[in-house]
Amino acid sequence: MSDLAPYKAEFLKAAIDGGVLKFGSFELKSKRISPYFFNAGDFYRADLLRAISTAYAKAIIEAREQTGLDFDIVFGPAYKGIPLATATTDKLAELKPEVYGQICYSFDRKEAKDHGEGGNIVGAPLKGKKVLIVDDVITAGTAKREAIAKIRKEGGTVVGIVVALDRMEKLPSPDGDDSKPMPSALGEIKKEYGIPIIAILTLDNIIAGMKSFATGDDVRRTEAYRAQYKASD
Ligand code: OMP
Repeated sequence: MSDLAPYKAEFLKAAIDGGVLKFGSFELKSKRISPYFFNAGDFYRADLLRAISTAYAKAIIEAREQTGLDFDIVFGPAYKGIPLATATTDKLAELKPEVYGQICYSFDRKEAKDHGEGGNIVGAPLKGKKVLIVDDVITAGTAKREAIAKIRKEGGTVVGIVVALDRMEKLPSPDGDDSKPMPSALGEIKKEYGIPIIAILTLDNIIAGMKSFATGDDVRRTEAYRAQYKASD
């Protein structure tokens, strides 16, 4: 963990101590069987929520300093993105009130509401705004594509995506043969939409960090998974 920025190392420690990062056997949305799983829904305790919102906020502040990342709204895709976006908005205003004191957040409904205020979006209206997506994990990128489509439909412009973890995985091969080299899900979205994707942690960071606490078996299985599914770019 030594070469990680201090805020990233602290975040990895919180994820491990809080049981958010687990080792075992997990079926992913993509149907791949993974020896590890990062469940952002498990950051439900106040100290853990603070740890994750601090990590997102620091990653966003760093991106602003390094690349000029600028946005009006933090958007959290339902469901897991909702507390992440809300807590991150609050943390940004706390850490840098002069820049983010009036930043807004919003999120989508899984099902459209046709009564009351109606609509698909709760929180700040997206029309004509620069929107930063804050979400949990990127694997094949499907969830991020869906979020981008929803935001565009509402008239917003997606200017970037921040995730807690980039699993560094390749896209599934169209013929189902996962042994073939394929480009990364993250790289393809970056290229296709021309936006930055910022990951607080990557699978490489997890493997480097887990050597100090995980069993030899978990380390070997996670390395083997990386060798099988890591993207070619
Ligand atoms: P993609 O849509 O394939 O990028 O998968 C990302 C989604 O998978 C996340 O938004 C999660 O719902 C879920 N997921 C995790 O939460 N943690 C993991 O470690 C892996 C996944 C996954 O299923 O790939």
